[in-house]
Amino acid sequence: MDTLTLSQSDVQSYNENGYLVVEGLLDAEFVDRFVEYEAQPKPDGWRQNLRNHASDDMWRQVSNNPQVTAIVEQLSGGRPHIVQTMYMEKPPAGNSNVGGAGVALHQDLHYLPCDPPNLIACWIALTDTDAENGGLCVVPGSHDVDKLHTTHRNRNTADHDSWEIEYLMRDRDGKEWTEKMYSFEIDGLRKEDVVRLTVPKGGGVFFGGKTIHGSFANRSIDRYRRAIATHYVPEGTWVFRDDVQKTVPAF
Ligand SMILES: O=C(O)CCC(=O)C(=O)O
Repeated sequence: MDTLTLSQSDVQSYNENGYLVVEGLLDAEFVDRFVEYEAQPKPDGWRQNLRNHASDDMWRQVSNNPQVTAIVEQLSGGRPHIVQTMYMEKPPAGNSNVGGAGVALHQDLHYLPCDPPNLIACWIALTDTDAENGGLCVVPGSHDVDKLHTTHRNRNTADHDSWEIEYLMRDRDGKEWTEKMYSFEIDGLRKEDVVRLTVPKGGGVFFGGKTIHGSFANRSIDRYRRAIATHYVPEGTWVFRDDVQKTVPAF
């Protein structure tokens, strides 16, 4: 497969909307192998570990995928370094109303502060994803702000996971402190501004650290929603959170 580069109108669309959907990033055969691999028994804490890309070849094949990293470089303007990787699986609802919960709508820079704040994510669908099975949602244009939005703890607990973690932080001078993070939800978010994307298996969404995004619960009867997300910063960026401070060059 030739490496994709984005057209000028794709880049313009990303700059205007804060996100871009690109189909065909991973081929179906690899996606099936990855999902099978993840279904095999794994060490404790595997899904909570945000640095599987640093030690595991299957995860590395996603985070360092040349199609993905070429686009990340094109959109962020620097050699991509990997900050974290996350596999997110939401079981279907079956006969109950609600299946696997989603992630409250947020801006990634709330969770991953960095300097300069040029975090970028590539979220890849590992099943067909849409509004019904808890696909990714975005708020177009929400990235066009100087400061991050204010937040509250998520309230819609049927749709969104609730959690709280205290992280060790460190600045460039070695000064350390702790910061409590929880399932942030944006203050004053209007339901009508949220776009529920349809992204086919193997397709992805690129979005910046200020773009409001998240997902709702899987309400389909029998369709899993699986996705893997990698967060990148351009080389030279400082990531404040200790647990993901050691970034890995993507190439
Ligand atoms: O896939 C989801 O449910 C949310 C993903 C997300 O918040 C992220 O990739 O930063």
